[in-house]
Amino acid sequence: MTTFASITDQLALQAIELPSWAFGNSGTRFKVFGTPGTPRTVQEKLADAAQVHAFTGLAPTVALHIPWDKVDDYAALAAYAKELGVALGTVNSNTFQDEDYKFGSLTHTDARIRRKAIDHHLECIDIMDATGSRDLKIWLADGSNYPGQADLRGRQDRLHESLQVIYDRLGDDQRLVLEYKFFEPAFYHTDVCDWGTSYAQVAALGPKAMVCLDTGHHAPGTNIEFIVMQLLRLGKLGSFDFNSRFYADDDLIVGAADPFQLFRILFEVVRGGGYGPESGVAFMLDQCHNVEDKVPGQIRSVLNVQEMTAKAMLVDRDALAAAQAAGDVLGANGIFMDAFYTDVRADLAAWRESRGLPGDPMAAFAATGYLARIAADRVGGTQAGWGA
Ligand code: PSV
Ligand code: MN
Repeated sequence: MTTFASITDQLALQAIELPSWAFGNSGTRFKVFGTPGTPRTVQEKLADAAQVHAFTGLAPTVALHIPWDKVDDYAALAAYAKELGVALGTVNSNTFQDEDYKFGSLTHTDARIRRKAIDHHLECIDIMDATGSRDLKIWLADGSNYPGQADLRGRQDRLHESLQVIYDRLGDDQRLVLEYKFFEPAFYHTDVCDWGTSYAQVAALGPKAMVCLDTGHHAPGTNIEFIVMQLLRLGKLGSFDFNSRFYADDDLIVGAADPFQLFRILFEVVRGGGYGPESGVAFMLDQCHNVEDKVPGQIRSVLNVQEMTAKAMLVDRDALAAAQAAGDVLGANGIFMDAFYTDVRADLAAWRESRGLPGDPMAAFAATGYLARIAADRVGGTQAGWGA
């Protein structure tokens, strides 16, 4: 039996990056509801993110999205983040909101538009140089809606050529992570639709290119933990975008719909050497809070990841291996499920308190009145939103 006391040192290594866009307003194509106190600037997004870290100790970095989070002075932004107790993390590119990208970006048939999309990524790397960020995350909306609309093969070839130019600009300590998504906004085909396509593209680039796995980007029923295992086995799992889905790319709170799936994923992460700073696997959230408060939504999210990580670490791997080797199907399954059903909440609360953190970060944050304060202070200006 693995005890909670035996995993606390490992738990202390956990770091989950927050997306700046989670603090802005978001919604569906039907309606975006505004929330009092929503940040109007990237600095205000960082201030909100810093609250999540202050109450959980789990979220030391914040991902930027360019051009949404563009500023004149990135060194000053990094210094401001540091004052708040956090650091700037992954830089996300954006090739999905410009008229020129209607028929694609890095895959486009028109060399001018491909060049424009490449240059945008080179600008993102310049920003990474200024912020000290390690990772450039690329998610492409490129695809087509109708059979025959596009030359599928030509687009893969052009994608490779474009990515190679971007890859060649990376510094020694920088990486590129290529995210896949099976559909949307294109519905017939997507150029980077699955882990295999992402893997094929990054493998052709070199060691500094890795796959980003967004947990919301799979068809229903997909065995995501199998993909995690395979990418770790191949040394190409660069990062996670954690979120939760019921139907498609719903960007809901990670662990909300299916905590057992999150547990299974984290078990493969821990088992496959994908946990901790040395592993090179970045844990990030990619979420939007449409109807719930955003800062508590992010606090709940990182706590969910922590809780399922603890349970994953509690799996008695020696006993599991013995049961598997013995062909003890139900015994092996029972060992796995025992860890999942172990209630770690009280242990985690006590452990947090031993580290100077509130045992119940949700309640402690609520008691500060921060949300009422920002609602009163942040009047005027334009609220940030997903896409702004
Ligand atoms: C779009 O699906 C998306 O959610 C991708 O997952 C990216 O990671 C994110 O937007 C930000 O560009
Ligand atoms: Mn994502």
